[in-house]
Amino acid sequence: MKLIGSLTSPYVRKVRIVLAEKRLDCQFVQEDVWADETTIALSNPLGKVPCLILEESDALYDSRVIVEYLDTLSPVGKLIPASGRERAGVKMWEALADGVLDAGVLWRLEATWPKRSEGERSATWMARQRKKVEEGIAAMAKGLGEKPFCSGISMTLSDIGVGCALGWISFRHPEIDWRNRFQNLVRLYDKLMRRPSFADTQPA
Ligand code: GSF
Repeated sequence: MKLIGSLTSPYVRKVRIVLAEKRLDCQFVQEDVWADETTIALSNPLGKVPCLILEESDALYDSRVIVEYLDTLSPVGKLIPASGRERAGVKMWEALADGVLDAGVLWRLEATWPKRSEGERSATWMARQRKKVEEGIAAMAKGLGEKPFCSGISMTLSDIGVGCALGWISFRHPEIDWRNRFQNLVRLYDKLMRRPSFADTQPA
């Protein structure tokens, strides 16, 4: 297997953490999807990473599809419950975490994408995305409460998703000061960062 990605993408980080937690071997190939000469569209018509190459030209995207597939490859460290409400609960946490990221990415692109001129940047649009980030993080804190993990009594994909979202927000939007507002999220994130899978994939 070959994972195409970047060191800063939180969606790629999610996949890399799942690979490490499941002890799965995978080659990592870095790709700058924003470069004019990128060839990512040969593997993913949407031009996005992560993209997992299984055989010569058999590719999987996006991160939710990839991690769901990886979880079936080994019984080691099951990250997604098999069925029912528990499974839906973990997928909801992932949707919340990815939703925070999707809004954070849209906000950042609006503010910084060099091919967009100053006149094309909308403050109203950025405020709309920022609100989703802030309310999404508040919902994470409320959902976690005093529990040790987001779902159940051990680490699942819920915690991996939340950890990747919080780590990327600190990296790209440090003005969102979640660490001073939500002690329970700090407790969770710092606990996750003690795992090599998280420590080795921190965006920098
Ligand atoms: C999001 C992937 C994505 O936006 C997933 O895999 O979960 N829902 C998808 N990837 C970004 C990189 S990043 O912001 O993490 C990407 O490849 N963007 C290139 C583009 O043209 O939008």
